[in-house]
Amino acid sequence: VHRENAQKHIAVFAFPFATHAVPLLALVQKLSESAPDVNFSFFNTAQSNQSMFTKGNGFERIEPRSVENGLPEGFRIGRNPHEPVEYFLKATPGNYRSAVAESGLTFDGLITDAFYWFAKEMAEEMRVPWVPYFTAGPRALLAHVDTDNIRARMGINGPEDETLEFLPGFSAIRSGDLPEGTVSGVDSPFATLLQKMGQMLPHASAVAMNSFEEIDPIVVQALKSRLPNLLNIGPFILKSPPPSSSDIHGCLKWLDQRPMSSVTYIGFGSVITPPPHELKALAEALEECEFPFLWSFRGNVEEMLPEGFLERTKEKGLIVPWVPQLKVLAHPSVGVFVTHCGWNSVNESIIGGVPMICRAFFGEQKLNQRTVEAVWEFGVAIEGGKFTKNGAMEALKLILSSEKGKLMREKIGVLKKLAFEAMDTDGSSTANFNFLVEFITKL
Ligand code: U2F
Repeated sequence: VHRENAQKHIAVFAFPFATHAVPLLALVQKLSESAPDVNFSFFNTAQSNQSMFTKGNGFERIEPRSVENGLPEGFRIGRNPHEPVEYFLKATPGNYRSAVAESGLTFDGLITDAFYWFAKEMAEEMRVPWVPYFTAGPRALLAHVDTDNIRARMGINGPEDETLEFLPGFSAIRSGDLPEGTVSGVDSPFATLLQKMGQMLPHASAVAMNSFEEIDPIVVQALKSRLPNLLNIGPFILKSPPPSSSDIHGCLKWLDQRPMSSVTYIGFGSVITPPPHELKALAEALEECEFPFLWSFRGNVEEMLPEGFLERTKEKGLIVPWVPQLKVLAHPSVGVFVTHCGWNSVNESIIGGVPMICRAFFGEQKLNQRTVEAVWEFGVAIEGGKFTKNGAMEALKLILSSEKGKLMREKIGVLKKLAFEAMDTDGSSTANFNFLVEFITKL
């Protein structure tokens, strides 16, 4: 078939949990703008698609298509945020295979969340290229690609403080910092998924990721030697910022009235709520330190925070269910970010030039935390890994009112500049994005 000038069609497989599908759709939108001859089918659960395909803009050549979510009938979301993920993974890859078959379409390429190692096999059957998109950072990716190597060197469930001298750029990383499933918790379905991903990625046509080359040059170099066409195209949020209308709680105005670098911003991403005793400890620390704070809080504030806290801190603090985080972190009044170290949050903190206090929970968050603290040195892990009143107070004072804190701000400022340069018209991330556009245009 002579395909020149013909419309091409790419199938996209999104992972419908945490902050995965949003950045993938943002990438597809920008690809679609730059490659008008390409149509996209965005395969994802109906729920996740509904939350994203709300406004007509920019979706002309992107068709949302539903895959089964695998939930048993009558399933109600409980306390464990990982439960729906486990059901979903049981239904995968069958749900994607049947959705593709039901669409009756023929595709010219596959772009998928990198978690979907099975897409390599599907792409082979379809005789099309596979481009996975990894939504976290280069260190996590290297740990996944080298999982078999790391296990061969360190064994499984070994001492947590052993460092990974043998892996480029990892001498400050300890076994206990590695993503779950690398050398511990290796029997879970998710660990298997990550291990297989690491094994399959070297066979992709190109691997895109939401990061920039200059962020971690030694690690990026090691990845380039292991993966074909590694394309760091981020921080992609700079190319595709969220709509500016989203400050419904007036956070930015509130920040306008606070002194420079004085505010503690607290937010734990889209999945996690810290346990009640830790929330209380953090609240007590904020109250005692008297630094102003802005808190993106999921759940019932009155029930989960100490009695009377809201009333006592109403002059100092603003607690809301959602903030425009990118803008908040870019606001000059924000002095520190208390974070779970999700990759998007780390990126946004770098873009804002804001040092971090890290309380990692799951996945690759501990690795991000360790990198922030011991490699980039623009943040601290919370003492003992959990919030206590004293630990939180120490960390807040260190960053907001010590010379060390100032130095951290300078250090993150250096990466901030590199991030903006990478996304500039002649930057590395822009060149990588253009490569991807050309790649899909020539399919
Ligand atoms: C998973 O991370 P999360 O979704 O829990 O957290 P982030 O990667 O930090 O992304 C949260 C996003 O939600 C936005 C914020 C980030 O873009 O700006 N947000 C907001 O705008 N307003 C709010 O009040 C609160 C959040 C996973 F848990 C991590 O381990 C992975 O690194 C990550 C990426 O794969 O996905």
